[in-house]
Amino acid sequence: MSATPATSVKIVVAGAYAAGKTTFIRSVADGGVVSTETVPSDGSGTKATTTAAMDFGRLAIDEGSGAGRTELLLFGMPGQARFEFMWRILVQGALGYVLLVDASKPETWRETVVIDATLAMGARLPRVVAVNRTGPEQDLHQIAETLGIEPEVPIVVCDPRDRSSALEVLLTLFLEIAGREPPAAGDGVAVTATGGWK
Ligand SMILES: Nc1nc2c(ncn2[C@@H]2O[C@H](COP(=O)(O)OP(=O)(O)OP(=O)(O)O)[C@@H](O)[C@H]2O)c(=O)[nH]1
Ligand SMILES: [Mg+2]
Repeated sequence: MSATPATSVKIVVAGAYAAGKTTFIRSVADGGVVSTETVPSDGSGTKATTTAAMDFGRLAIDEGSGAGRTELLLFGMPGQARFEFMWRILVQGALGYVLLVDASKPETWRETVVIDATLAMGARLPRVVAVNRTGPEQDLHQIAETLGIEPEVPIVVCDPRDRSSALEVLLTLFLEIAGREPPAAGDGVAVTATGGWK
């Protein structure tokens, strides 16, 4: 048993229907992921299952010798609008979020903007925009502009099926969180990004 207690950091993985949220969490989490998959109601047949309530997985970060252990608690949102009530619940206590954007489906971007606005809740939470299914000509900054994402928000290419790609996204988000003012006492945890990834 470790002498130093783990610090927990809650992170939400957000995005429109079928953006790859569940895939992302399954790629990066240590061990089993709790999922709540059910049959999609849209009848489009694009996917066999959709997330009904949330995904949950953990990822331990090795902060180096002597430093405490940090554990990322990863919560994946449901994408279908009928489960929209879960978005506000899941973001409570989160220190940041990943906004997954499917570059090949601009028709999902309007929904993506709604999700982003819902999660931001006035005071902007640290976030990273992770774009998947990009084409050779795709301009990330153009996508950010279309979505109304501020230029200072990191935007990166990601393949949620690929663990190292998903880890890169989380590292970027972790650095964003660490760069902010520490939250007030009792309002979460302060994190440092000095260690390596397990
Ligand atoms: N080719 C390709 N497939 C991807 C990529 N990202 C995700 N996928 C696939 O797209 C599907 C996405 O499914 P999910 O991970 O269930 O998506 P989700 O965002 O959790 O969906 P909901 O919970 O229903 O909103 C999976 O079959 C992934 O393997 C990508 O970058 N490229
Ligand atoms: Mg899902």
